[in-house]
Amino acid sequence: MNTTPTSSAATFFDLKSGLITGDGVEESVKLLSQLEGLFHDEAAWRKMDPETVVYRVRFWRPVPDGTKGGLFWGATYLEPGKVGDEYFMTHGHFHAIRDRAEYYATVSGTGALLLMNEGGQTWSQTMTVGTVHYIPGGIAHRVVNTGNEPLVFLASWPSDAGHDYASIRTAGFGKRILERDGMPCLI
Ligand code: S6P
Ligand code: ZN
Repeated sequence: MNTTPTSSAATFFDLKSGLITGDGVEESVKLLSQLEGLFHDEAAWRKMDPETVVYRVRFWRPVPDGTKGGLFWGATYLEPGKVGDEYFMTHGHFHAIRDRAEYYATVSGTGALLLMNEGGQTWSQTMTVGTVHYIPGGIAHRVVNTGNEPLVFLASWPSDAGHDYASIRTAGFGKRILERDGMPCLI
């Protein structure tokens, strides 16, 4: 497949804020209403404003989605907050093509990267400024903001990886990060 970028212009990344800008940069927004069924305290989720922005993703796809051999990159801006005792988090996904890996690197904030294999075994890695996380193929990934400020991280993933959100909607992750005595706990 052709992996030549459709544009020769560079994109820009602000080291402090993590803001990605430039020609062809796209943005998606995830509202609380779009995360139905993912937080364990459904009653708490129902009481909150469904229009609450939980996170934004700004990303650059220099080659078409599905291109074999290319790479995408983007930044996620995950707001601080909780649904009941559960911290705001990304939806989480496996890659549709299971063996596709990914890098995450933390720009600001603190949190946890939840990782899960296809058997449901789940573990976490701490995210703080400067941490770099290699997510191997076949591993579902979700980010949880356990701090009081936005958690910003960069990601780079193969352009043919795709996203499998359905498996997470059905089975969830094997563990959650919940607040216990004011501290985040993997439960
Ligand atoms: C893409 C990469 C990230 C996430 C983003 C939002 O492979 O892992 O850009 O898309 O952090 O998470 P999610 O689970 O809603 O896609
Ligand atoms: Zn991914």
